[in-house]
Parts: sequence; structure tokens; C-alpha cells
Amino acid sequence: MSTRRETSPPVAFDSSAANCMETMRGRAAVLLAGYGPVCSAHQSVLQPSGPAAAGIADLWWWMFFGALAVFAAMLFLLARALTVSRNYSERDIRVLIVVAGAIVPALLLGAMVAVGLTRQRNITLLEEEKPVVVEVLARQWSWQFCYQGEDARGIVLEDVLVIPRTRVVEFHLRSADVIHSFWIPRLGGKMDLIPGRTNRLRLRADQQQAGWGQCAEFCGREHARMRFAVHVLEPEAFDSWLLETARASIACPQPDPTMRRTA
Ligand SMILES: [Cu+2]
Repeated sequence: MSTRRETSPPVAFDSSAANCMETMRGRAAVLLAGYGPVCSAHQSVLQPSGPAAAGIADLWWWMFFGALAVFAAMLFLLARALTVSRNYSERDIRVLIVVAGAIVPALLLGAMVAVGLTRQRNITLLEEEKPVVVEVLARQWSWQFCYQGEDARGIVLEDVLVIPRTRVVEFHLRSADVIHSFWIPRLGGKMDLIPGRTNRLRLRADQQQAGWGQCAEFCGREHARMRFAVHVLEPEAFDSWLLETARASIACPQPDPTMRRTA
């Protein structure tokens, strides 16, 4: 029995995103000239649509402004060293080395770790219960999503992911050939799919615009096109979609160990 039994998504593709993708494929120069801001929103980590991505974006801004402050301080010290002539004592030099070389970096790195730890719960979502479970099978160069659970029997989507808003989704990630990386920039961090292993990743969408997912590990010549649309439905609409779409139970697609790898 064939395990490749795909199901149509419940809503049409986001046309602005689709237009953007076409633009990106054929018109790199035009993209650079002005289409960038329009397209970038679909895969921007700085426009988070869920708590994991928000935690990562927060961390990114802290690091950005921290690095900016250090850069400004270094420029100030450099300008001062070039313009002010002064003889430093042995003690001044030791103090400078200890303060600028040990104490300040330790404080900055400590602050980064503290910010990271406070965001950890939101990024991993491990404490949330009863997630929707989706088996993900990646192969050169497409994605298959197989929904788990009584209400989701037989639902398999290809290159389209449908998830409920405000509910945690746990992805079980496997690869049929080479190493890929599962990444929905507006929902959270990336996770590798490694042949022979199953990795787990939890994400939650709090907004309906979640953009596109993308393979984030170079996996062959069509790697750049290995992406998928993400549709976020209201929880009730998602449950209705499951009920309407569920079919007779079939097994989720499995990696084929004899499958040839393509460069
Ligand atoms: Cu890939």
C-alpha cells in the first residue's frame, strides 16, 4: 500500500507570499533594488509569531545593543588613545587589563546568559502539555507532514504545513536521505533532521501570519527551493479541518534505506 497519500491544505496559499517567492526566484537584482522589505517579512526572525521566536528575537536585540555598546566604547578609547598623550604607570596598566580584559567581559557574558536563561522556558515549550504531534519526513527536496492522533488519521501534507493557533505543536523530525534542517523563522529556532534519528522540536504560533518554513542545511542543488508554506488556523477551525480531512488510517511515510542520495 502506498504511504504517499497527500491531502489538500484547507486554505489557499498566501498570494502575496507566493508572488514574493516568484520574484525571489527570477529577479535577484530587482529584489535587491527594492523588493527586499516586502519579501523579508515572510521569513524574518525579527518578526516573531510565537513565544519561541520572540525569545530568540529578544536575545538577538540584547546581543545587538550589547555589541553596539562595546563597539562604541572601543571607538571612544581608541580616539582617546590617539589624541591624549599621557604616561601610564605600571599600576594603571594592570588595572586597565583586569577591568577591560576580565571584569567587563565577564559582566557582559553573564548578562547574556541570564537573559538567555529567562527566555529558555518560552523557547523550548517543554512544560506545555498535550501538544499536537506532526511527523516530519524530509527528503531531497521536499517535506512531508503526517498528523498523529485519533482525529488526524491519514492526513499527509506535502510542502504545506497546517497548525492551530495558540496550541503547542511537537514535530518529530526524520530524514530519508541526507541531513536537512527544519526551520520556521517566525516561529522558532532550527533543528537538524539526521538519517537514522528522530529529533523533536516544539513550536507555537500565536499569530496567524507565520510565513514560510525552510531547509536551513545545504542538502544538494535544489536546497534553496526546499521550503514549505505554513498555515495557522484558529483552534476550532483546525479541529474541524482534522475531522473533515481524516481518512482511513495509514502509516506515516517512512525513510527508505535504499533511496539514492543526490548531490
Ligand atoms: Cu534540505
